[in-house]
Amino acid sequence: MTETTSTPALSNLLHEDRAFAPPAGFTADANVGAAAYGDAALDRLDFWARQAQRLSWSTPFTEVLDWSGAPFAKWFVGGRLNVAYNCVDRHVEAGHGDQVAYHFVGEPGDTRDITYAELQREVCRAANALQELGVGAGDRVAIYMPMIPETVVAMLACARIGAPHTVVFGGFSASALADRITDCDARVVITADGGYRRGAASALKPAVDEAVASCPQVRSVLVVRRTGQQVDWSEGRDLWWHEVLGRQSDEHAWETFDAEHPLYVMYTSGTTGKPKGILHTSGGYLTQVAYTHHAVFDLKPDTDVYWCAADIGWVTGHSYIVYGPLANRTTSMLYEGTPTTPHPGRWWELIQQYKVSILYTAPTTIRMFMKLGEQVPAGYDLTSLRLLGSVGEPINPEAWMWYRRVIGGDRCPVVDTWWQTETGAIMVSPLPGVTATKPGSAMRALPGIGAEVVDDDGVPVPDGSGGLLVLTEPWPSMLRGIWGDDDRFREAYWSRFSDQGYYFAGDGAKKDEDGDVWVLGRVDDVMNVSGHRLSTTEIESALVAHPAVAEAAVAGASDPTTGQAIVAFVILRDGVTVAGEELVAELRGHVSDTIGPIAKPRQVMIVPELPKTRSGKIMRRLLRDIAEHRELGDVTTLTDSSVMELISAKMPVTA
Ligand code: 6R9
Repeated sequence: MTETTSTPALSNLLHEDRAFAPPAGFTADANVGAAAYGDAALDRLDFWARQAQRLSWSTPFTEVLDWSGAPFAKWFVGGRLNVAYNCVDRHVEAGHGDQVAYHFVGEPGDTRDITYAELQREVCRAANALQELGVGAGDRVAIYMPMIPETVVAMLACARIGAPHTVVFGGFSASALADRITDCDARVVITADGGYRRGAASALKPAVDEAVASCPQVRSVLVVRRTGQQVDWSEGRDLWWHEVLGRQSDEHAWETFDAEHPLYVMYTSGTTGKPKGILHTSGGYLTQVAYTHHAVFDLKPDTDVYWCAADIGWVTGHSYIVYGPLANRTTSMLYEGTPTTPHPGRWWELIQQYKVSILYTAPTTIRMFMKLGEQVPAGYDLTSLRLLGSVGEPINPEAWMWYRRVIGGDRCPVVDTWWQTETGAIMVSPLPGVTATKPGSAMRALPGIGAEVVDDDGVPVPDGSGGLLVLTEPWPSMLRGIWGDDDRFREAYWSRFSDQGYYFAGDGAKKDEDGDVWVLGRVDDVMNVSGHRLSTTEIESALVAHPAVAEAAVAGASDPTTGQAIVAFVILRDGVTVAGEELVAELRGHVSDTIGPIAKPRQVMIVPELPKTRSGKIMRRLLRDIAEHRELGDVTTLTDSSVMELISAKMPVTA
């Protein structure tokens, strides 16, 4: 395969000049119009006070924001509410008890529709069960579960009784689980015997047994029966979920909690060092996830079928499978398994069957589907879709275009949403009825949000240049701290631009000539080659634009002459038969042609897989270790740690 791509070489995001205005009909019916920007700019705090009216407060707040203890914020001071009531009960009270909250589909094909009324009963039972186990307001509960409805029920039951939850990915190891249980001192763990992944039952309970062995403070382990796998049982400590819930009343009187009552602790996927327990609280968090879900996804509760295809075990699942959608009375999909099990068209089949109208996923998944080929989605009717979203990492223009054309039929706005575990909710994103979107750009700060790209001194860069992404104003769903480590909170996020009082997001970004934001990825993913600042994303985008390449990851390896040199790891598309040497030369030339000779990779490694976290982020740190022939760092957050052996085996000993 030697022909170059037939579309003009626009894949390099620095030269991207395509823009797609929203379809006229979409704009006419959009939840949020262009006026929102001006409205919020006029009085930011009043704007958020009005957004807080999306919720039901049992005691109204008296002050919107208390920033006197910065960087520790208090939003909606004096207000009291119950998060679970807001997500479930009030919709039932308003006559929507029969509306489906989740269409659950298990990987083996079992299905279950859960209405808001059913969800209410289940949450009440679970809340009663937790109270029977002695869990009270403020006590932490760890949740280590597959993607099943009980996970949502467990989270809401915690919220209902004011017990902050910490959900740990089902894919994490026993030691990662133990670290998190210990760090937040959880006394109760909710888990399952196992879940289904890649066509087989995958056990969870053994990892809990192993973790809890080193966490003597854990007194109860509540176990959902999902797969029916054999489990070891510790009498007195282990309890079956169905037995304990089975004896509970399906009514539960909810209490109200302060707006700043802790809702959950989410450990960040962690690139280096000990994971950070990011703390989120109640009123501000729920306000902003509800508002952004309404504004960015244009959610229409009576007609949309919404699918955020993330894992509940990372922040996207918390904000956009559970809290935001439920606060907005959404009908959502909840799918247990891997996207291509039992067949490559599984997702598209579900979209066709359930008439899904909004899909929210990650660039890595989109690229995986690109690799499988467009004939797979072409076999299904995807015309129910009206909006597509992306999150998790910069989306390559090539993947964005594929998503828009092949999945969205060229008719659906694509919203690239930038945010973090720490921000709690979407911060920089197009508004689908307003923004003329550019492939690969998250565009602008949402109404009510202050974002800037600044230089090392904290001065905003002019349009057309790059710098660091900062948030200039506090926002309702901002993290309230790092669990048990106030110093680290100040140091990690607020010390870099302490003079200006800006939050430092840790991402590099560029503002294009129109002032629109292009997030380039973590600053530790920015390379310096012969004094030139190059983003891994730019080079990856160039590689992915080549017809032979399905997916690419780039790392900077130290180099005696150039400071850093670029090492690229690529996965080829199915059916590419060109021999290695020839293709490698072609790919190096292709990057050089697209971006410039400075960006020409020193090496291109053709590999079968890339190391990824469960949230789909490529762990470039590990690729750097390989490129520099170092012993591998911590691999516990990898989906599949055997991937590293496969890649290492491809790396020549001398560079
Ligand atoms: C929601 C989530 C946060 C980091 C963030 C950035 C990257 C997320 C992005 C994006 C470019 C986007 N990121 N969305 N980069 N464009 N639309 O992913 O949270 O797991 O905490 O990761 O992910 O680097 O700083 P989290």
